[in-house]
Amino acid sequence: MTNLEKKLILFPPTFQWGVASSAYQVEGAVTEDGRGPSIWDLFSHTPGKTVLGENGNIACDHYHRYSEDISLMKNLGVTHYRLSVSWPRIFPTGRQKMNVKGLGFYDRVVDTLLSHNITPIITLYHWDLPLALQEQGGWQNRDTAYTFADYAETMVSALGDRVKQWITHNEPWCTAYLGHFSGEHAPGIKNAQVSVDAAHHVLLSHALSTMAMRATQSDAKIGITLNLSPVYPKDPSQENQKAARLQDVFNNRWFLDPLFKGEYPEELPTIFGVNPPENAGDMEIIRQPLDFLGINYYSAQVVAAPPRDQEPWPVVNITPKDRVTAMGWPVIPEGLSKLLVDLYTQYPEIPPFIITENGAAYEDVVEDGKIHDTERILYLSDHIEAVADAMVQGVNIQGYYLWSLMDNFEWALGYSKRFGIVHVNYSTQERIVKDSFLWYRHLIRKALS
Ligand code: GCO
Repeated sequence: MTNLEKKLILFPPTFQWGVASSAYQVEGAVTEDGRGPSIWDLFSHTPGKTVLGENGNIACDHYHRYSEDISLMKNLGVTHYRLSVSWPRIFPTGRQKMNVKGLGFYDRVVDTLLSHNITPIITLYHWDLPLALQEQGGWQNRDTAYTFADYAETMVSALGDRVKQWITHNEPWCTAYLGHFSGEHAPGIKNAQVSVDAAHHVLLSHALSTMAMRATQSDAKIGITLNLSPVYPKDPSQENQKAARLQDVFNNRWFLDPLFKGEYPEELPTIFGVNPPENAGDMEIIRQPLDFLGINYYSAQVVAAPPRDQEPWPVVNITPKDRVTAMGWPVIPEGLSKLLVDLYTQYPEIPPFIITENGAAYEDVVEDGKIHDTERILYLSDHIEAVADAMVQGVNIQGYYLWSLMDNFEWALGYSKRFGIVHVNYSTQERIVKDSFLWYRHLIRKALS
């Protein structure tokens, strides 16, 4: 028995063993059944924004092949599936009026999952903002928060009888920072104030939608998913501890503190050079009690203070790179246990956790119709073991969702990075299970037996 197999006893029978995906990364069918354009359609069609100019027009063609893909999940033995809803399928222009055909797709997906005994968990915002809303300022505009709450309420009214777990936002850090500061993601804006304002409106939209969904469906379990990455100082010297603290604010506390303390970290202006908006009452609203916190974990960081004659941020990243994924992300499984344990101690109000994403891209090779992705298996095994190690230390973790079921559109990196445990041949749309798929299936079976 492997170390991980010995630890499976720690996972309760109700543990959610899942896989995760998102709408724009897998669905394709971007003009079908009345779907409106999103910011990612425009961005990916803008020259120079994605690797090889790739876009999600077809992606994994999941819109047409969902039933085959759900059969794969059944074969895999997962108990849960995390999907996201494409807002512009439901409201092609962001609000009024609702597109019945778009909703019909998710209705079918949910019913198919349930008929296979797979429980859906839905993310409402995985980055595909209706383009029409961007034209009115997008997340920079406070009104978008209210519009999002209306959309959330529509979704819960339509599917809440069958879907009980809802995630408002996926990785607001990416929306705010990559979308509005570095400009690497849609809508491609590069402005510190806009970024900090967008973050605030996303947080507000999270809270307003949580309240609206609860009022509509009292048994809905609601959370938000953050991408979190713990930070280690190079050594315990005061200057390096301070650097680690700043990086922690940037990576994690920018969103954690408002959600679970009702305030922004005081170091935020040191990082961005601007202040978050001050709107009376917002912080109390943002601190809504939640049923769970979704955590996406991929890597951690080791940092040092910048040279003395420089600004305190950005800090110097000295994370060892001896073991990295195809993304260049250092593999640090113990960072996951550290993160989970630290969160538990640092935020007294924090709800139970669900690992809503964890996984790795590697350069897969197809040999005789097989993919022997041993590095991915090792990555997954080490990280699931890290989850078990946090559980031993008393952390309440309700699920683990592997990113991702199949290779898909990796945003600005196009199709160049493969995160799936199922290989996708993008010319034929053929799916081939990788060794990691068989490994995960075996693990889930053991855990549930
Ligand atoms: C994210 C998203 C996913 C990514 C995955 C790998 O974390 O960026 O939630 O859509 O594909 O994380 O980068």
